[in-house]
This record gives sequence, structure tokens and C-alpha cells, in this order.
Amino acid sequence: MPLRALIFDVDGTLADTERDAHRVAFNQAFAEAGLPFLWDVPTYGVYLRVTGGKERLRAFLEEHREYPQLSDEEIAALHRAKTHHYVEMVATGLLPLRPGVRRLLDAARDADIRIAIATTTTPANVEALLHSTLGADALARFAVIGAGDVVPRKKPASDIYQYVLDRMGLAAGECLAIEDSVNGLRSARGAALPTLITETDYTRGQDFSGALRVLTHLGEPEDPARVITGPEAGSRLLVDIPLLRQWWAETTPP
Ligand code: XBP
Ligand code: MG
Repeated sequence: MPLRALIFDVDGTLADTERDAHRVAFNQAFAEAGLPFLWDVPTYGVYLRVTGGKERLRAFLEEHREYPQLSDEEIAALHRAKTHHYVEMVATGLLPLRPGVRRLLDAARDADIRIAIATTTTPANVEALLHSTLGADALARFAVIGAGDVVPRKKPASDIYQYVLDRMGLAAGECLAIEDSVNGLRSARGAALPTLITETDYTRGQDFSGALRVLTHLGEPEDPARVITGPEAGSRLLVDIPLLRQWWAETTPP
């Protein structure tokens, strides 16, 4: 059975979006609404344990009763403003793809391996990021884009990966997921997907047991990735299609 598809997470995996884009867009929306709080870098890191922007804000307010408590409608309106700011920011080209992402997307296309997206973030955010980094016809590269509220339960539930697999008509054993966080790993593994981790500053040190390999990133010729967990730990390499096929084959019976 060949490897048929790569399923990418977005935030933290395709691009390092959380600290300098999502967090900043939330703070712009909070300030505009006259709210008496903002999320500094460490605070945002704490609440990243909750996936989904609306859900993250709800969790923060529940733990900060000293601040005005917002209704679901108010949170939804605030989140729409945040999405607007995020999309505007990303459209300026502020956020590059992480090392090796473009190279691997192109290599997958050349090898007839489908690519798809499974993310918790709002669809407009995904489209803005893909357009600004991959150009006007970026969306056509992806067989399926599963994003945001299209499923009832966000990561770490496996719903979004199951949704993408169903839409592609593929079994988990024919695919490989690429993620950056423990919530993403749980989600992908819950759908029985072999999963590669490229960690970020926010996710370094999380419990990645069950991952196929943990890497610093996917690597570029001038900046190879370092393997953090796996038989090659400590070595530097480029993640390319032959290597992905080799790692993926370890997970599937011949
Ligand atoms: C990342 C998330 C998202 C973003 C914010 O998901 O948890 O909530 O931080 O997105 P993933 P929204 O890594 O699965 O892409 O504000 O649009 O929810
Ligand atoms: Mg992520």
C-alpha cells in the first residue's frame, strides 16, 4: 500500500502564526472593544492548551472572574473582529511558511501524493495564509481543507482528521499527519494517523509520545532539521518524500 496523502495542521505547522499574528489580532480586538485585559506572550501560551479562538477566550474568562464576563454572542462578535485583524495582518505577507514546508508541498505534488489540511482555525485564516504564502491558486493544491467549526469537537478530538479522511476517501493507514502540538498529535492519533511533529517555541517539551518522529522543523538545505525524538535523534536531515515514505512504512505492515 503506497503513501497517498499528507495532512497538514496549520497554526504552528505550516507557519508560526500564534505569537505574532493570532495573539496580536486578539489583543487588537480586545482593545477596540474597550476590554481591560490583553494576552502577553506567556499568558497566550497558557491558554493555547484550549484550541479554537472562541473557546480559548471563554476558558480565559472563566479563570478570570474579575474581568467582564461576555455572552456567547459577544464572544462571537469579538472573534469576528479578531479574524478580520488576523486576515489583514497575514495578507501583508508578514508570516512566512516554516522551513521545508514549501519544499515538501512541491515534492508531494511531484510525487502524486495528495495534500490536505486539518485545522482548528477559522477557514478565512487558512485561506489568507495560503494565498499570501503560496499565491493566488494556492487552494487548488489541497484535496481537502478541513477547518474551524465544520466539526462539532475541535482538537484534541479526532473529528477534524476523520472529516478530512472521509472527504478524501482514504484510510488513516494510507496517510501521514504533520502537527506541532500535543493537542494536534492526540487528534491525529485518535484518527489512527501516523504523525510527525515539528515543534515550535510554544509546543517544545510537550508530551509527544506516539509520534513517528519529533523534529525542530522540516529542514532546508542551508538549515537542516534536527531530530529530537526517534532512532535518528541528534542527527540533522531534510524531510523529503523518500524519507517520509521510509518512516511511514515503519507504521504499516508490508
Ligand atoms: C490552532 C488553534 C486556533 C488558532 C486560532 O489550531 O488552536 O484556535 O489559535 O484560530 P491548529 P481561531 O494548530 O489546529 O491549526 O481564532 O480562528 O479559532
Ligand atoms: Mg497547530
